[in-house]
Amino acid sequence: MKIKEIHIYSHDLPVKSGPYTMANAEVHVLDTTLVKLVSEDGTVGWGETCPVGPTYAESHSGGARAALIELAKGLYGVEIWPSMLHRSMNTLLTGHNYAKAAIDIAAHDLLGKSLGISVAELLGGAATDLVPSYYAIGVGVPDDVARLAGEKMSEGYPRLQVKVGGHPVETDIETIRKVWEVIGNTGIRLSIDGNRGLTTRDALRISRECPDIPFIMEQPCDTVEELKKIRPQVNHAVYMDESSVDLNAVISAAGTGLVDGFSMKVTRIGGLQNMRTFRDICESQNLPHTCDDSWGGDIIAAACVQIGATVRPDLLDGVWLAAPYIEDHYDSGNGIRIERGHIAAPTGPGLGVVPDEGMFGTLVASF
Ligand code: 0XW
Ligand code: MG
Repeated sequence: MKIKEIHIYSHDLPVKSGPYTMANAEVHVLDTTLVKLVSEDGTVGWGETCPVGPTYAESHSGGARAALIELAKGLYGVEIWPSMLHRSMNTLLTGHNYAKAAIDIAAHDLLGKSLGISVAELLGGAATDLVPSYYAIGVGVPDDVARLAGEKMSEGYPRLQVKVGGHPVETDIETIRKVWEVIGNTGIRLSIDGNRGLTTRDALRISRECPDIPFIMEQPCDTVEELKKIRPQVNHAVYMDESSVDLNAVISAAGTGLVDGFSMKVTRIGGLQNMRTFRDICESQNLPHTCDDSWGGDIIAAACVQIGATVRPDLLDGVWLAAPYIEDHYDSGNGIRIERGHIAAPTGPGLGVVPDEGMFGTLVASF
């Protein structure tokens, strides 16, 4: 099956009760990019990519659209099956995984719709139809963060992520202790996410001053070298997020025992085809991981849930969605929602979400 048309849209997603704060970023409105792929028989598939501002990672919304236009110019008549599609995309543009991911997601949606099966089935089959989620609490005042942690625990989330960094490490330690006073010994799991923003000195201090709190340390420092430096000195499990930029980085981190797990983003690794390989590498080494993205609406959410449903359940640390921070859904009937901390996998073919195209305004480009 071959590509006949590609259409690119942009759409604003304001942050509900924003801003959303991380060590290196504060975001109020997210600028998302949607891709509509049409095959020669008229089947339609949708993809999306939405960097969470320009400083979270080496990606930004204008970059996504420029790369997509560069790719789209050469994709007419190209085979939609994922391995072949990725080879074609790699002959047109090096890198830019987060843009390729939008086309990859649209291809999976289109193939699923054409075959009458879900993307989860296309990716090997779902292990569950109810996927656990987790809530991420932005950097904030310790008492406020602890209060929100209690609220989210009561809502039924099985896991919380607390952002740290960007202010004195003493405040981070106070935050972690206050959060643990509220949620400790309830069985809820905790990730402390530095989003690359801690020095190795401060990461070591957090670990040493909280030896009794069983959190995982998610991407505390900026570089792989810094992670290597703290790794033998901390007692807490270490997960890699932003540094796992592609499959090579994952293979090397997993193969050298640098990390105990990953926070993985579908778009960072290039889409669902690479995500499926990533899932299988992790399963072969019993490494837990999440299936997330940095932000995005119902299309990204559906992609994360579809791959998340295929992960061996004891290795799935959760699927994070931006849905709780966003007002609208692209598909009013089948939008992806979190209830009691869990997400019901969509039931329709493909991604299981059909966006209302009218929401996306004028086209950015059409090929
Ligand atoms: C919680 N997330 C998955 C969403 C944010 O945009 C970033 C992030 C992370 O874990 O870094
Ligand atoms: Mg993270």
